Amino acid sequence: MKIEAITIREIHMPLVHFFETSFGRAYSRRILLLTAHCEGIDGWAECVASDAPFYSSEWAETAWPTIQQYLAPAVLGRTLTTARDSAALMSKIRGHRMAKAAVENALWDAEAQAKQQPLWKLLGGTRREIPCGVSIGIQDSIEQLLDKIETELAAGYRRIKVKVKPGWDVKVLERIRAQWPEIVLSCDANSAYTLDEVEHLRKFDQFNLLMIEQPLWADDIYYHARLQNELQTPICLDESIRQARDAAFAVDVGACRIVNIKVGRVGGFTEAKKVHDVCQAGSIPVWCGGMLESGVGRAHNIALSTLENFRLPGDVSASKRYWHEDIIEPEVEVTPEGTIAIRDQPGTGYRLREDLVEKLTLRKETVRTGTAK
Ligand code: OSB
Ligand code: MG
Repeated sequence: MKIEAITIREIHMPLVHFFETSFGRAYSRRILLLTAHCEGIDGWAECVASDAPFYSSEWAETAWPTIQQYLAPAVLGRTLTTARDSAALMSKIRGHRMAKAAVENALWDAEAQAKQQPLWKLLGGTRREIPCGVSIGIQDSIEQLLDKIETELAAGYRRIKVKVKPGWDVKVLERIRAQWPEIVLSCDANSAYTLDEVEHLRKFDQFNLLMIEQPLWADDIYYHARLQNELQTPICLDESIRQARDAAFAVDVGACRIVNIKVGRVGGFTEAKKVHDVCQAGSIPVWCGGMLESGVGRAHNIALSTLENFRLPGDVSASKRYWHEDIIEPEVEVTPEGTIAIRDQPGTGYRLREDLVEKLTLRKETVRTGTAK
């Protein structure tokens, strides 16, 4: 598989409903898409870096030049037997995992197409359907949140996750539990608390939550272990797990009982598989996180979720929850039982709507061998 050129493009898509976390509210997404042109085959991937450097230091404006000036030139002109080999070619570039993941994952897509195999099989997956949950942002009122939860439960979703922060937590969880004592419920703090708030966080134990996601600092593992000792509720790490070594550390010190895997956050499918394996060996179940992806990233999340240790419902849900019109065909749909059926066509099993992508494109650039430093 010879990598002849790489196209980076930016598209803009308005969200059906705003999404608010402990670091702010988003009404739309700037999304970078990447195409790896390999001997007549185009592999596609999404760079999940956000519009702003809040979830992580990477964002759309850092990913673009990093791919254009360093990551694309590192792989361009090379002939690879497997997409997996691309990770080593990019390893001298420090950090920028979401940018790296976009390059690597586009090559996995190209490899799957070249081998006429479904991507999920190439990744080593086994599941034929995956269980789905939803992540619901902070709303203008608790009533609005309860309405949203009702809609998602009626649609069949198997786990409700709500975003929390100081001032939008215990009261909110109380109201949810009063209305639905039995549903599978979790919360995500996106690092909104500190270890001084242990007494407050202990109040979460009364709600029988499946987990509390990333309560403390985005770069911390050790203090999460201290906190996990004080809580009954399982901690799930998201931001803190950037590579398999972090997962091994977290398992060793007991910093969490569950791990959220985002393929962009860990730098690509190769590292995501390693995180999966480390967690499996440590008897820690994982689930697939989301970054408000378009259909391209969503299809990759679905493929990854077929691996065996993805034992809990992920934040992988239907296209229509995010977009008026998704850029893939068919759109991702969820069954009334709250699952996504795995497709068997080569590649992701979803067709890219290239005409729509062109229409949404704000800028694009193709990098070829010898055109960049
Ligand atoms: O922490 O999981 C998170 C979205 C953007 C950034 C971080 C997170 C999220 C979500 C949304 O929770 C998951 C999704 O529905 O894609
Ligand atoms: Mg999270």
